[in-house]
Amino acid sequence: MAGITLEEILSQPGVWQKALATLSDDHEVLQQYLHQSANLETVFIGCGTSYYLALSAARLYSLVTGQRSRASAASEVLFFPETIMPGNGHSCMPVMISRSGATTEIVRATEEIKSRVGDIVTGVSCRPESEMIRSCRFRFVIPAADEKSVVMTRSFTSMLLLIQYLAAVKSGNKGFEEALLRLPELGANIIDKYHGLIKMIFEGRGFTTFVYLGQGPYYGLACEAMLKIKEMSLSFSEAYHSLEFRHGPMSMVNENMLLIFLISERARMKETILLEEMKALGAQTLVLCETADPAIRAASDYLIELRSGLSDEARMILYMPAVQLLGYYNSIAKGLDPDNPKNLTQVVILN
Ligand code: F1P
Repeated sequence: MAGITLEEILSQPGVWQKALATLSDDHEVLQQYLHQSANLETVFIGCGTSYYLALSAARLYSLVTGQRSRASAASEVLFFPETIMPGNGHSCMPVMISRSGATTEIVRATEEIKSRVGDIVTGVSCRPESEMIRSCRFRFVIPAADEKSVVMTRSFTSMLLLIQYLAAVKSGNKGFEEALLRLPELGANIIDKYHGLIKMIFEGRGFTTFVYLGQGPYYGLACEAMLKIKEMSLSFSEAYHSLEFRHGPMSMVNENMLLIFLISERARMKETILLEEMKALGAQTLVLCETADPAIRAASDYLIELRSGLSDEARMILYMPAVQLLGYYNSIAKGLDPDNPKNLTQVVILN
């Protein structure tokens, strides 16, 4: 019987479909959010997976709307609030992200921010009755994306899709909004096509280290992919802005390292050169890209082409099922149980 984590990873395209339907029903709250946030800088805030989501969301939101946005870990709001919400904080729209809406730091950060800026906080979650959501004024919730698993997979992609949708509506970019509607079908095709490849990577071999590389909004995806392999398979992993890897970390390259490239069209040329260099140094490489040219093909040990026809900003979540499956199958190959990751609980509650 398939475990719950695998089931949730594979369920993503259907859940994205439901998320898009929920969003188009949220018309009133969406209008209120747009009105309130009109000229404000958006600050996305979360913990763990939800923090990495915030990193990607902030870059994506700036690219699509042309407005300033940033990301912060919720704990930073608790210890250094004036650096996250400078001045009286009234120039910012805080967007709190949490699957559970119950993580201690995010609940406390929401209260801290409200005490500074008043009742204008936005919440993104999977649980409508959670403490965080109940204390937010603008609430965007996708119950269908909630999970039984400790490890966040479909909640990450669905909440990112929700933020992509907010950016689409805020910018009035109809083409971008229409592109998002294609993601469920594209995602299902990619999972069908590449599930076997990911499983096969660990047949007969293992890796000691996994390093994930991406630029711009793809850096947050790289961080989240890094967390998946850690949580599910207790493997050493790192994430970098792609070109940062040359600045020291590449000294660690060897044949037991799997380097995973999340290639964007914008950074593609330079990322391809890096890929070729790292292959020459002996790394094993897994490349995820829109379409591969001969140079990428020659330097990839494993290759996933998304062939979505969508922009860097629209197709982001299509990269995630494969890297989540990578964590899952590495865990299985190591004889671990990805449904019960060591030392972890679904929600981190602090005293
Ligand atoms: C955040 C989080 C998860 C992590 C772990 C504990 O949860 O840090 O990313 O996998 O299970 O919680 P949330 O605030 O999004 O509910």
